[in-house]
Amino acid sequence: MSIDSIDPDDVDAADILGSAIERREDPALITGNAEYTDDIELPNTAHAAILRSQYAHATIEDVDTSDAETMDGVVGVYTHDDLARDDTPGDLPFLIPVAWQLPSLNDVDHPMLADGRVRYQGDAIAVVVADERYLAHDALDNIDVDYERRDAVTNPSDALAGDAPQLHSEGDRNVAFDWEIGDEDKTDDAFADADNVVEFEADNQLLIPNAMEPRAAVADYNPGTDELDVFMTTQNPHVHRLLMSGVLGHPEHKLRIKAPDVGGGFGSKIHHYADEALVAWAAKHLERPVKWVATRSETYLTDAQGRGHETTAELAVSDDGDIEGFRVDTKANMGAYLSTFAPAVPTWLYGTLLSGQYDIPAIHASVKGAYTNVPPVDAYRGAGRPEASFVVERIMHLAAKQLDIDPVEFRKRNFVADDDFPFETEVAVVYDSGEYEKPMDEALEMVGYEDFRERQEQAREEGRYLGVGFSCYIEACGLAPSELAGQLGAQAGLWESSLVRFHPSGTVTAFCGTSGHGQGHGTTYAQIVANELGIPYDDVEVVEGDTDEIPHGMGTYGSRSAAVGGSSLVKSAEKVVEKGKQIAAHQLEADPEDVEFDDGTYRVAGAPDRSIGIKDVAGQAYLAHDMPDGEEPGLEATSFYDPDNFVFPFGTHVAVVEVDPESGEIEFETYVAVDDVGNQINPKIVEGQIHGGVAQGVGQALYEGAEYDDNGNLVTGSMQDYAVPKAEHIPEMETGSTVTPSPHNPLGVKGVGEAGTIAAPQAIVNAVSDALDPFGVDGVEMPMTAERVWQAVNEQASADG
Ligand code: MCN
Repeated sequence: MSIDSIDPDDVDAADILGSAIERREDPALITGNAEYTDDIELPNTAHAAILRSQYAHATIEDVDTSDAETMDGVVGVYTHDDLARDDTPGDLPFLIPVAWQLPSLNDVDHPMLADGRVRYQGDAIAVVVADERYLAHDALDNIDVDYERRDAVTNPSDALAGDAPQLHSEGDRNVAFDWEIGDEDKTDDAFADADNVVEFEADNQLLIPNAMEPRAAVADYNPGTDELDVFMTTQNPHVHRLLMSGVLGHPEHKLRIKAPDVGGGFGSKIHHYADEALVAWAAKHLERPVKWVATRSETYLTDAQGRGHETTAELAVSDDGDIEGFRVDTKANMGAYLSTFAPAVPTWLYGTLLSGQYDIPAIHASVKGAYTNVPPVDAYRGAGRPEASFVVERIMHLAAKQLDIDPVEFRKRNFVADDDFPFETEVAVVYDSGEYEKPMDEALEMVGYEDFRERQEQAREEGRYLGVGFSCYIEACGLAPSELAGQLGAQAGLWESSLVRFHPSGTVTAFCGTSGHGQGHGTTYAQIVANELGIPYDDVEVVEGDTDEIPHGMGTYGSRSAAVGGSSLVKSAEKVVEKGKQIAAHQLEADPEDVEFDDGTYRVAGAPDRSIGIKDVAGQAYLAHDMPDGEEPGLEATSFYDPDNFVFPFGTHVAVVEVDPESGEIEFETYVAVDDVGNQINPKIVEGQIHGGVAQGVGQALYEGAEYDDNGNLVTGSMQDYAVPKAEHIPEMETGSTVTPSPHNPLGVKGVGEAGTIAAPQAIVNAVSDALDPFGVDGVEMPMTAERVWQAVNEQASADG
C-alpha cells in the first residue's frame, strides 16, 4: 500500500493542505539541474585540502611544511601556529557551546588545527591551499609530521576506567559530564518491593551518517567591503553564521552563509566543524575564493558520528504485568571533543524519552559522557531518541518474555491511557496528545497478528524460524519551546522565523529560517501558505538557506520544520491577511470590522457582491495612491514563532522476519509502520520520510557500525567496509497512519523526519529475538550480521551444553 502523488493542478485550492501532491523539488534534483556547493565556480578559485592525523592519539613533535610550500601552484600551507599568528582566529577553540548547560560539563579546548596533539584519526593538522584541487591533495604528501604515538581508547567504558589513556588536561580528563534524571529514591523503593526484575544490557553502536553529498564549502572575501560569503553544506545557516563569526572574529552582519542545494545531512551538517571555518579563514587571508569538498574518506573520518551508548537497564514489574520502576545506566561516547549540540543528545534528548508510551511511576537514569579517541559524536537522525526507544522497547520485549505475557498485551496494559493526556512523565516532559492503542491495533491488523503465533508454531515444526518484533515508540520533536528548553537547561532559546511577502502582481515569496536538505519544504511550505492566503499553490515560492535573504532562523533538525517553521509561516500569513483586510476595507469603502476573509477573497458582510481578491489587494498595497489611515504601503509580514511545548509523535512498527539459525541470515517477511504525526501537510512526503527513516533503522539493526581497532584506527572507513544498506536490503514496507493533532501549534502537526529511524531498530532486534526463542537467544548485538546471529545461536547452544 503506497500513496500515489497527485499533480497539484488536479487539487482544488481549498484542499491543497493535506494533499499528497508531488514534490516540486524533484525535477531539478533528478535532471542534474540542482546546484550543490561543489557546482559553484567563482573566478580565480583556489582549492583547499586538509592534512589529517593518521593516528588516533599522538603528540605532534613537529610539522614541516617547507616541501609542500615550495610546490608549483601551492598558494599557502597553514598550521596551528599560522592561525595563532594571525589576528583571527588566533588560538580560539572553535566550539562555542550553544547546547544544554550541564553543571558537570568538562568543556575542553578544540583548536581548529592540532595544537601539539591529535586525539582521533582524522584530526586536522594542516591546510594546504593550491591552484587546483588535486595539487592541494598531492601537497599533503609533502608535509612531514613527527608524531609520538600514545595509547588510544575508543569506547566509553574503557575510557572511564581508571587506567585509561587520558585525552585532555582539563577536569577529570576523560569525563565529559555526569548527568541524571528522575527520582532515584522512588525508583529504589519500586525495585526493593518488586515481584520481578527484568535486566537488559546492550550497546547502541556508533554510526556514520553517510549523506549523499559530502560536506563542502566555498568562501569568497571582498577586501573592499569586508564582506565574507560562505556557501556551504549546512542545515542551519544562521547558527553557522553566529558560530563562525565568533570563531573568525568576523562581524556577523558582514558574513553571509548560504546553503545551496544540500544532498542530505541526517544531522551531520548541523554542527560547526573546523573545516568550513578554515576555508573561510583562508579566503579572507588570501583575498581569493577558496573551495573545499570533503572526500568520502574524510566524511568517514571526520563527520560527527551518532549513538555510541553502552547501557544497562532494569525494569521492576509486578506479577500482574504492571511496570513499577525503571532504572537506566548509560555510558555515552562523546568522541575526542564536544561537538556543537553533543552534550544535549545523550542527556535531555535521551533521558526525557525513557518513559516511552508507558505510564511508569518511577524512573531514574544516569548518563556519563566519555571522551574517547574517535571523532566527535553528536546528533544523528533521531539523536538520543532512538537510543531511548531502543532501551525501552527492548526491555518491554524481554519483560513480556520473562513474565510469559503476550508482548502486545504487556504493552497495552502499561500504555498511557487516552484520557490521561496531557501526560506528565517521571522524566520532566509533558506529552501533548496520544492514543497509543490505535496505531498498535492498525499495525496488528496489517501484520495479521491474530494468526501469527499459529503460523510461527507450524513453521517451527518445519524447521523454519519466524519472529515478530514490536516497537511502540514515542519521540519529542518540533524542537523550539524556548521557555521549556530553558527550564531543561538549554543555553539558547529556540523558535522559528518567517517572512511572507506578496509581490504587486499577486504572487508570493515565503522565506523561512529552517533549511531543508531533502525534506521537501518547498512543497509543504507552499501548501501551507497557499492555504492560508487562499491563492494558487503555484503562486507561492519558498526560499530557505540564505542569511542575507531570511530575517533569521534556527535551521532544520529535530523534526522541527513543520511544527515550528510551518507554524511561523501560518502566523506571518495571518498578519498579511490582517493587513490586507485594512486595505480591502479602504478599497471597498467599508469598515474593516465588516470585512470577512475566506478563500482568498475579502467580502463585506451581508453584501457578497462587494468583494476584492487578496491578489488585487496586494497590487493596491504597492501601487495605490492612497493607503488607509495609519497603514504603510506594501504587503508582507514577519513572525518569530515560539510554541509552548514540544510535539510528541508516536506509532507502532512491527517487523516479521525469518531467521536461518544454520547460516545466521535474516529475511524480512514484512515490515509494517503505523505512525501518528498529527495532521499531515502532505501524506506522500510523510510516507517518504517514514520510508527513509526506516531504511536508516534497518541499516543500524542489520548492517552499519563504526568499528575501531585497538589503536583507534577506523576499520570501516569506506563504503566497502561500512555497510550502508542497498535498495535490495530494505524490506517492502506497508505504512499506515492515525491522526492525533497536536494542540501546541496552529497546524496540529507533529514531526515525522526522524520517526522511522527511531522506531525501526528495536522492532527488528525484537523480531530476531522472537524467532530465536527456541534456541534461548534473547537478543543479538547490532548490527545483527549473519555471523553474529550464527554465533549467538552457537554460543547459547554451548552454554546449554
Ligand atoms: N510534514 C508533513 N506533515 C507532518 C509533519 C511533516 O507533511 N505532520 C512534512 C514537512 O512539511 C517536511 C517533512 O514532512 O516537508 C519533514 O518535516 P519535519 O518532520 O518537520 O522534519 P524537518 O523538515 O525538520 O526535517 C528534519 C528531519 C531530520 S531531524 C533528519 S535527521 C532528517 C529528516 O528530517 N534528515 C533528512 N529527513 C531527511 N530527509 C532527507 N531527504 N535528507 C535528510 O538529511
